[in-house]
This record gives sequence, C-alpha cells and structure tokens, in this order.
Amino acid sequence: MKIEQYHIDQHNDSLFSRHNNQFIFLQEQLGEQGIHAKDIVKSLEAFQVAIPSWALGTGGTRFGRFSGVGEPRSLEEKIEDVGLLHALNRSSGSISLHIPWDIPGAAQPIIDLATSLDLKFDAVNSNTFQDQKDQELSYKFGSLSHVDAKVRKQAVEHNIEVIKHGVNLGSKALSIWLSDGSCFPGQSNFVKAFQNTLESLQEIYAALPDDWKVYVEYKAYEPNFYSTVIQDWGSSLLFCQKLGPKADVLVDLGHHLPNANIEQIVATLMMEGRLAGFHFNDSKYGDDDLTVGAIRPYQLFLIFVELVEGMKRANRASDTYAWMIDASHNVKDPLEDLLQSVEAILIAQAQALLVDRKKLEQARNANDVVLAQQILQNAFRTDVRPLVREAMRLSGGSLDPIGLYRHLGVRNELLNERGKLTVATGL
Ligand code: PSV
Ligand code: MN
Ligand code: MN
Repeated sequence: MKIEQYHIDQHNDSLFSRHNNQFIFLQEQLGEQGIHAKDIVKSLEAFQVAIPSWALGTGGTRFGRFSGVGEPRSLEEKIEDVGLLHALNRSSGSISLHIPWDIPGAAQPIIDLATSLDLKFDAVNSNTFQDQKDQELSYKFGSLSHVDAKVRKQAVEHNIEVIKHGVNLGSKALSIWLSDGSCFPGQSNFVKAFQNTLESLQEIYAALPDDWKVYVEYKAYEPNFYSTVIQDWGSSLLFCQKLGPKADVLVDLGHHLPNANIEQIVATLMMEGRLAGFHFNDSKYGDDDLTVGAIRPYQLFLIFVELVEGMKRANRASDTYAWMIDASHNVKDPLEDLLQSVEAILIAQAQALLVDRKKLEQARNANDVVLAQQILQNAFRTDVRPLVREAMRLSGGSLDPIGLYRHLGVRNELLNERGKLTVATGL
C-alpha cells in the first residue's frame, strides 16, 4: 500500500476552500496581536517526530493482547507503515528501532526502502529488560546494575551490538531504558546498583562513535515496584554528568510519579543543556502510554512553553533534539492513533509559539499573576488547528490525515496484503 501524492492533492482540493477560510480568519486574528501566522507554520513544518517501531502493532496489556488486522510482520513492513504516516502528515520522518524486536538484516536494502519513503533512522533502543531466546544469562534480577559482573558484561555487549546496528543504518543515538531495580525493600543495595550501572554505562559510552549520543531514560517504577536504579530526572542527570557530554536525559511523559511538574523538569534540564528529547504519550494513572494529548493537553502545552523558550535561549533548532512518540495501546488502529499523537504535539507546539514572551516576562516581573495566567491560557484556548493543517498542506501532506486514511481504506488494503492474524513483533 502506498499513498501517492495525487491521492493527497485530490483530497486536499476538496477541503481547501473551507480550510483556507479558517486559516485566513486565524491569520487576521493573530495579526492583530502582532503574531505572524506564517512564521508559526514554518516552525511546524520543520518539526519532525520519530515513530517507534513497537507502536505500529496493537499494544497489549498484561492481561491480554487483541491484535488488529494487517499489522506489519517485518521490519520492512514497519518502515512502510511509517512511510504511510509520513506521506499523510509529513511530520513523521523517522523510525526508532528496538533491538532485538527489530533485527535489521542487510542494512543497504533497509536504508534504500527508508530513503524511498523519505525516512531516516532515529535513536536505536537496546533491550535488557527481557530475556531473549537462547540468551545465556538472565536479566530477571537486573542487567547493567546486576550483582554478577558476567550479567553486566552481557548487557553491555548487547548495547554495543545495538550501536553497531545503528551505525549501519545511519542512526546517531542509543536510547537506554533500564527496568533494573527492586521489588522489595532489602532486595538491592542502592549504592552498589548505582555504581554497577555507572560502570556499565561508562563501557557503553566508550563504544559510542564520535558523532553519537546516548539518551538515558528514567522511570519511577514498573516493572520493579519498590525501586528503580534510574528512578527520576535527578538520577538520570547524575549519570549523564558523570558520563560526559555525549549523554543527555530523555524524558518520557509517563515515567513520573503522579502530579510531577514535568514542565519544570524540562526547564531545568534545558537550562543545564542536558535535555536529550522526549518520549511523548499521555496518562491518567501511570505509564499508560495513551495517545498524546488525550488526557492532559494543558500539561502538554505548558511543557511546550518551556521547550520553545529553552530552544530559543540555547539557540538550538528543533531537529537537534530527539522527539519521539512512545504510545501504544489495545483499542485503536495504531496508525490512526499515531496520527492523532503527532497532531496533538503540533497543536501544543503551535499554541506555545503564540505566547507573547515579552508580555509574560513583564507580568512576572510585576508579580501580575492574573495577567501571566491569562497570557498562557489565551494561547492555550486558541484553536490553532488551521495552522497545523496549513503546515501539513505546505509540506505536501494531507489537510485531514485521518480522513484521507479512512477514505482510502488503508487498513483494509493492509489486511488484504498482510492478512488477518498478523502479529507485529515487539510489545
Ligand atoms: C518503558 O516503559 C519505555 O518507555 C521505554 O522507552 C521502552 O523502550 C519502551 O517503553 C518500550 O517498552
Ligand atoms: Mn519511553
Ligand atoms: Mn514507558
């Protein structure tokens, strides 16, 4: 299944007049406030969000997995699925692989396929949170932190292997998420677990090519429910500071304790120049991995207020950070779900770009709390969807990605090609 440009153009033609009216109206409204809609559209066009290979199949819960139809059966088909997303929204121009869920064979045909769909390879992810078939030593009691040096060595070697796969594909970063920790008080020596992990990470760090980065992801709990070795942004930052400039902190929205002020964490990490990027998702209770913006869109907006400010202060373009979706669940078509997530990210970014920073600073300096809140909420309450649509249209994408996806019967086509009982590899 391939979505051709003429499919997009024809569909856009039928929607253009309505869209254009909405865009021009909003452009005028923003113009009256001194905001240039076209500048925002340009920033949105440049913003690319990586798609994780493990989100292309229907996710599971620990109680069961109800697989969808036409799911990708191989890495090639996963790349094709991301190609469909990118054709529709022009904002999903890369794929993030999880190894060994994805084992690239010969690199060149994989690269050629990705290039033909205008895709790049984002960070590669290692996996030492599961035992694989034929694996010599078990990760049941940890990997990079394990009390046994032989297990740590095996986990380090796996990460180095993942770097090699990434180098072959043109990735530039390794993402590490450890499930290491303990389920019961007394089970683990916190200090030794930290030090073992640091030593292991140092070995991995030493194997990074010059132009590579390592992203250190933290998570407060799950699957270990008493302690995790890299439990929060402070621990992650500590590891990164000890490792060196190629290590930065990766923030996954779902990995915080309830009610954590994530936007403040983001501001602090950006102030220190140590934010690697994001795993976007949403949650009501824990690491729910729900569609981005589905539960707490205001929080997402507030995070983007800090991201936009931090990028400006550091004079760094958005493509120097790692933006990825890390969401997947069991009741939606995964491709439609990912389209919703990308749209939510662009909406939050557009809203954050509306914030009048000068006025906000003035209000803060005058301790005008009401005005400061108003400035943020006015931006948040603006319907910026015409800006997002315009950005997608101008970069060759669809004005209504999900509408076109349904209109073309993409899932049905995939069902015909791949069959009913396919099970995506991965989660
Ligand atoms: C763990 O919850 C996580 O957020 C990590 O990023 C993993 O790589 C990913 O989900 C898939 O398990
Ligand atoms: Mn994650
Ligand atoms: Mn997670």
